[in-house]
Amino acid sequence: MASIDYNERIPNNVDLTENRRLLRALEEWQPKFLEWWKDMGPEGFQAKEVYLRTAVSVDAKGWAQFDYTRMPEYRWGIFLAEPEPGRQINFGDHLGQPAWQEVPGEYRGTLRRLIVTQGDTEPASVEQQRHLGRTSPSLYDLRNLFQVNVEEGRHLWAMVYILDAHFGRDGREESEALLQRRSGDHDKPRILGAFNERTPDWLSFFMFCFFTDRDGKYQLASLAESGFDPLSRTCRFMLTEEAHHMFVGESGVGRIVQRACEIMREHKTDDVRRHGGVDLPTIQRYINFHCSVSLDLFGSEVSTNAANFYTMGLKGRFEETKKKDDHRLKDGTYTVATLAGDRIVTREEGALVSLNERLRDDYIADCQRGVNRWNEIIKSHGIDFTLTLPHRGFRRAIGAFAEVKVSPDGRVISEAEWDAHHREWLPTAEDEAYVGSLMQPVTEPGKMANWIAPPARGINSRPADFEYVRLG
Ligand code: BYC
Repeated sequence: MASIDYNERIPNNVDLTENRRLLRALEEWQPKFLEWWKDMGPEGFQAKEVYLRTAVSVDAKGWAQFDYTRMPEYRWGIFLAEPEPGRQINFGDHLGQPAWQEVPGEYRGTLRRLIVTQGDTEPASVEQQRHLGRTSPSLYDLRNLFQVNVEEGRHLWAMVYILDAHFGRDGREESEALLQRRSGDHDKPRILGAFNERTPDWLSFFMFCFFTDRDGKYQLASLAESGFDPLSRTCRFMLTEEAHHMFVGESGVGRIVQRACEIMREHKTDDVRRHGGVDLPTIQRYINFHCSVSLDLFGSEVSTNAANFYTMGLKGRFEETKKKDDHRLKDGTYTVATLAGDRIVTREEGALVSLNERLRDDYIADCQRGVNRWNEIIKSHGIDFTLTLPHRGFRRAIGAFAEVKVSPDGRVISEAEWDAHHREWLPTAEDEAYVGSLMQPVTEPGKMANWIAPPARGINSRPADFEYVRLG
């Protein structure tokens, strides 16, 4: 490929043009990325102009530029948050030492593994969502889907930049492998469970953005505390984009809840499906599924991996520097949920090995705040129904609860009870078929599918009937 002007093609604040070795690595990777994007990115819309934001700087007041772009021409940039002069390592055995600007040799493999695991989720989510464009409930939503997709692409660039800039040949090999694994592929699956699930419809998409992108927020926030400064700075900037993805999820589910309530009120009925909406019990089952899949992403409740990441100074706690303790955690304890026979109890475990559970606690509290806002919508319609998060032990595949069956309200139950009730708790084939039947594209500017309320406002102060995607 002919050399390209990277400052022009790839907005960046990492002096790309000054680093010839890195430039060469990225020049080799870029066409492979584009090939992957064309094969595995949004299907059917590659040539359409989409009203997208592009990161063009890290300026808190104006880092984004909005304009029409064809997705393969999106300027996937590389941005690190501004360096903090004199930044130190804020936790673990290296507490108080200057933050590393280069990979610490003894932790190279562990750090690479963390970066690859993070990086792997980004293209995975694009693959999971690639068919959704065909059934979008509005142009506004279609644009939001593509915004999320191109930014996940940018987050892949962010991780590939770190791999190529700091891990030499190994890093380049990992960068290639990130484009070779495929979500849901039996032979070369994505690394983490949730990223091999299907996202077959828009209710699933909004749930994914609410629950799974929120895992992204908490994992990125923990990596943003890293003593490896380039990773910390990269993750800090990624978090600014992640906020929009969670907004898409929360507001998307909120608008479906709102529409369900409107139908219930208007027709004085609980039979929301009869009038083409998604009923609240179905929404609850989707919550149960997506929440449980995302809870697995935090790993085991008791994890020596997590303890090592922390002690090595590679991955901190959520808001590490705001916490007032010794930031070494060798002596402390933390309360962890666990199994005692057929009961779920709490137990004090060493603080270090409990770090996954602690992050999961932060995450659950954040999810609950969002669910409370959905319940406010229901309440404001005078409807007596409360959406809830399932118990942390429900339908888990990783950790202490993986071997048992737990009900959404947190009881260890028999296989027989599970068999008798799981259809009440998880989306059934009928639910999926019904939700699937609603997935008819609505592409006229300003129009919405019947099963979702319009958004409160448009994107970047544009009106709701703005032509967010030019399908013409
Ligand atoms: N699926 O001690 P354990 C995002 C493996 S999302 C499959 O329990 P650990 C995004 C684990 O790898 C954020 N395997 O857990 C969102 C280990 O394998 P090895 C992504 C799993 O290591 C939406 C073994 O089980 N970022 O950004 O303490 C759209 C025992 O591990 C799973 C990160 O995850 C699973 N769910 O913690 C786009 C941050 N869970 O080593 C993007 C980086 C565990 O024995 N990753 N295993 O072969 C990490 O910090 C850690 O790898 C984990 C696991 C928190 C995931």
